[in-house]
Amino acid sequence: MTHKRHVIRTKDLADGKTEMTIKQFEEFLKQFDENKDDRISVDELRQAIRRSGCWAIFAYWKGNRGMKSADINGDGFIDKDEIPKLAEFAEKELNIKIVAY
Ligand SMILES: [Ca+2]
Ligand SMILES: [Ca+2]
Repeated sequence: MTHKRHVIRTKDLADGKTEMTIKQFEEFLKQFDENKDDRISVDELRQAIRRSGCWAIFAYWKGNRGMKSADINGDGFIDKDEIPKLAEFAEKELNIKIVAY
């Protein structure tokens, strides 16, 4: 039996930012894929954030602001090529530093 856990390896930097690679960010998002269709819907993201209230980074992610700006084509899903936009938002608003490989 496998348990889904909110495990992500991050590094706290001296300036208070949390460092995460874009790949880690993708992995992090993938665990929210409840129905396993390989896509993260805005709804799945919203539920995940609600569930993981203890999870510090997304606790600041109030309402749909970030998700809406991330869903560029407005189809209700966070597509693979929309993830960088989400990462950009996270970087700007959530004090996460997304480092590219
Ligand atoms: Ca899904
Ligand atoms: Ca989309």
